[in-house]
Amino acid sequence: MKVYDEIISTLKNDKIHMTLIDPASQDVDRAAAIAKEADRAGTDYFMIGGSTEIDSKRMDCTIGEIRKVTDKKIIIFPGSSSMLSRKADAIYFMTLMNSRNPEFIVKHQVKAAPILRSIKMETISMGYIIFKPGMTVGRIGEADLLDETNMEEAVSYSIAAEMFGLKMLYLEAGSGSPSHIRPDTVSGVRSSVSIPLIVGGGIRDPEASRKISQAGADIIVTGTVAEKSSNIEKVLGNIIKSMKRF
Ligand code: 1GP
Repeated sequence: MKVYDEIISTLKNDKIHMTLIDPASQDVDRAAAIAKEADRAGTDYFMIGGSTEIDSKRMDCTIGEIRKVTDKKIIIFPGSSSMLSRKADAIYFMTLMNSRNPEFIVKHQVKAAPILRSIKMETISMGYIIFKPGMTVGRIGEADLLDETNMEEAVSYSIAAEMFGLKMLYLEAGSGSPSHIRPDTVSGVRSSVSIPLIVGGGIRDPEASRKISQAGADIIVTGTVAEKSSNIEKVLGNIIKSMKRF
């Protein structure tokens, strides 16, 4: 079964948690150790990637080690066209919709497309929208950061993503953000589009994950909380439990 079909089928009954592991943030052994505990905590998928460019060798190596500790599916979350690996199950074929730089909107994707076709990688198209504060990805991606108080703008971008035929929409506050996307922004977007909604950035505790899930996020992504925790299984386990169907 394709990863996207599996996600859609799971979403009929439950919310999904994804753990982001950025190969640029730690060595391969630590990445695998995080994955092992996140798997035990009940995460549903792994996203491998980030905004700091790394080569396909490092991607291969990280994904290879993570495969040894989990059977969960692995999706590439690319920061550029060089972050490809045939070892993954799928890749987000994403466009940073509010970037000022066409490289992040379409040019990296044009470079990667024939390679992905030749290795028969499943691509999941996704509209990626970055809100303030945006953190590293907002800076590197040259984003015109969206202001959450401007609901009309957030909704317009989201409707545009759906009209483009993109299969998913990701509302991003930036990895390590001190604040997550506001629940009322999530619910405003949720009521405007029907494609699966991913929310991430700054989600560090069960209360935040519950509120964002209740507001209408289908998929919640966390990264930093696992990287920084000394008891990943417990801390992440509580975040995951509180966002699942209530
Ligand atoms: C980044 O949304 C993800 O793309 C995860 O953010 O590291 O803040 O959990 P955190």
